[in-house]
Amino acid sequence: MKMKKPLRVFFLLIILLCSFKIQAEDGYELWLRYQPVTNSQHKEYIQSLFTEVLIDDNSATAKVIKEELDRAFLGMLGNKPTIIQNLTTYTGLIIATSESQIVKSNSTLLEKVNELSNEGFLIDFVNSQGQKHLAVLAKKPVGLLYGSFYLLRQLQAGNQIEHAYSSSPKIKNRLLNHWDNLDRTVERGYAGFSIWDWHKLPGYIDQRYIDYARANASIGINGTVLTNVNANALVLTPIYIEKVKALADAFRPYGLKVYLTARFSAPIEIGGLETADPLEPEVRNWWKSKTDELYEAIPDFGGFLVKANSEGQPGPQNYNRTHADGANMLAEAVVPHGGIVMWRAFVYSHEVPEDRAKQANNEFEPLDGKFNKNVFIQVKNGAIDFQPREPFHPLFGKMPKTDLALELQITQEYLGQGTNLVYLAPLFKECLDSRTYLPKNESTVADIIDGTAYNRNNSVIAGVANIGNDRNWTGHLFGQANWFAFGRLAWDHTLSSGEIAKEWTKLTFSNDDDVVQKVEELMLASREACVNYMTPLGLHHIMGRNHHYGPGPWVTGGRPDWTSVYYHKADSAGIGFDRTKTGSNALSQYAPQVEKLFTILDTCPEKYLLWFHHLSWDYKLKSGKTLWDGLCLKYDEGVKSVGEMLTTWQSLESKIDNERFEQVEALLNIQKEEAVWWKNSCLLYFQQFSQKDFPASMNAPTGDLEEYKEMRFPYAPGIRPTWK
Ligand code: BDP
Repeated sequence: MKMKKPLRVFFLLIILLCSFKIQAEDGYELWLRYQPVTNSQHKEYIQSLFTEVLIDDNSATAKVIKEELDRAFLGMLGNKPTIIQNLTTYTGLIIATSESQIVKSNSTLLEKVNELSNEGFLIDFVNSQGQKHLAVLAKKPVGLLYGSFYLLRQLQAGNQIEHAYSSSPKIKNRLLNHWDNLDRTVERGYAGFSIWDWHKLPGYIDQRYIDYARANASIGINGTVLTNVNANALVLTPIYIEKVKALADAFRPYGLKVYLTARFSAPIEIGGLETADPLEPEVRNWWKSKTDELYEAIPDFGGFLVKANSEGQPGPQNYNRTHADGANMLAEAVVPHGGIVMWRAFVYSHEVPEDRAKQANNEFEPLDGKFNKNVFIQVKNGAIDFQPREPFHPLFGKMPKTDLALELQITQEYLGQGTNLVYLAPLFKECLDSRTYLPKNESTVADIIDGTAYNRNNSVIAGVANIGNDRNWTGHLFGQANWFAFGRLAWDHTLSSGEIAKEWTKLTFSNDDDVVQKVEELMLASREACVNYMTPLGLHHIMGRNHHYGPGPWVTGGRPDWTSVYYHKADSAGIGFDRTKTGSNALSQYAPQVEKLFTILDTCPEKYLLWFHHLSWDYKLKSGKTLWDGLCLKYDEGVKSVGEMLTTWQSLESKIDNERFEQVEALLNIQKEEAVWWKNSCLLYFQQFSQKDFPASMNAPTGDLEEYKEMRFPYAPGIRPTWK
């Protein structure tokens, strides 16, 4: 049947329109999208490089590189590169380790490659048979993998390689910490359930595991702790070890090592012993043989992460032993196999009548020098708990004889969880760049973590993962940027937040200048916006009880250190936690220079004001405004910034595919409402104490405080639905 002409035109138009619409994407591909290259010059450049690729290596990792190149070029150019292994005739890119004749026979190259670390890579040009070849070179196959991903990032971002470039990671162990439970719930997870499908393992290797490993390798993450710090001993039983082994085998070619959390009471729970006392020989032997069993299955098993004597977890103190006794017992078990123990410093107790911010130092500083060599003390960025803003943890610099690991949180427990767009690189950088003044005047947290400050040769950085089985991995699409930023900074903490945001945007959305500039702008504004509408001027820990979702400055009763009033101390005289000499004296735990800086009101950065000082509502801020007015205006500014983020995003509608555009838009709308909710409820609450009017220049809070207090969220992630 022939169609009538107007109808034909109509259908043609529809087809045309559809082909102009940017293809919908669901975010699964992360930053590894390999979209068709439209710029003809760039296309030609890539084509010329990849007519023929020589991979002079036979490892499993080399196979992974080949697969990635195939995938990349099929996506970018529509055809696969020709991969060859013939050393005599080659025309395009060379990928080779220092074992290759190509490198061995060239002393300058060999020298350069030898300067790299075991995971580093060099991108350089090699002359052969009168031709100049681009080459990815490394000592080991894993370096080739990192170098190839670097190159693919450049090509996707529209860059050409003009100069030689080499890079080695500044931190040796760059780990994700999954807080995944064996029942597949994820503690503080906002992206669905755990990606580890224990039931189908070891027989079924989900493609997601491979894509997870690829994604991590692409940003240099080389280890993953599979299980929650609130640990379940069952993961150490043979039926689980078999499953863990299957994951480790799948991850190995990607340079990704597997670690587990060790429940301190495991010898009792799964070992049939009567005690878990770390000084009891039978307990020590149990851990040794358990560890041997693990290494038998997984020869490159990374080691253990332990949360002990913290928030109800068992630990050595149950037997009147120290953290060092506990950590060293495990360290002894893993050391013959080259493993490490990451022992967390996140300890505090409400039974101790001491500022929670001081407790980790009180506990760990005296133990400096008492830990075995392969023990890391894993310290959160701040002394309380992953707040939107915290000053750096005072332990950094205070344990010169101990390796310290930095623990950051990628999942946004206190930063808007699954609904808020908050780009975390500025938060991570703020901590890494903080000056500790220890051991030297110019020392920073980063120098302590990467080992340079105290000349240590091993190092660890960990990020609490934000990954779940949501199709786009992280729930909020922009959560991907935080995973990406963590990896990039773990590799090189000197990168700027802006550089990382730009790179992520190009890979995730497009190289269009307008998109890149606007997305970067909104990402860079987002963390400060969040601080402003949640906890400006150094306020902290004033969110809803348990689930930590939304505002709860009124939370009181029960364990004091889990209430908000413990932290903000608002009263008719003022607000803030006095941590100077007149208060808890937590400041004395820092180097004298830091103590002085934060103690003197004139030099204390206002972003930390109420973290360290209890001040009158009339205290004059640097702007000349009173503390009350300044606080109100900060909350207001936070709300306005989210409005601007939304407008910026909306201006990009035509340049971003519908599915991702709409998801982010919907979430930004929710974020805007949540920002208003934070502002209104916090300011109405604090006004009860300040008894002052809202400044005329702001949008005054609306709503009813009692109603805000009555709001309930039985559906908040991570809690059993209750009406409490
Ligand atoms: C807090 C979380 C809690 C974790 C704890 C930890 O609220 O769920 O178990 O930290 O780090 O941030 O151990």
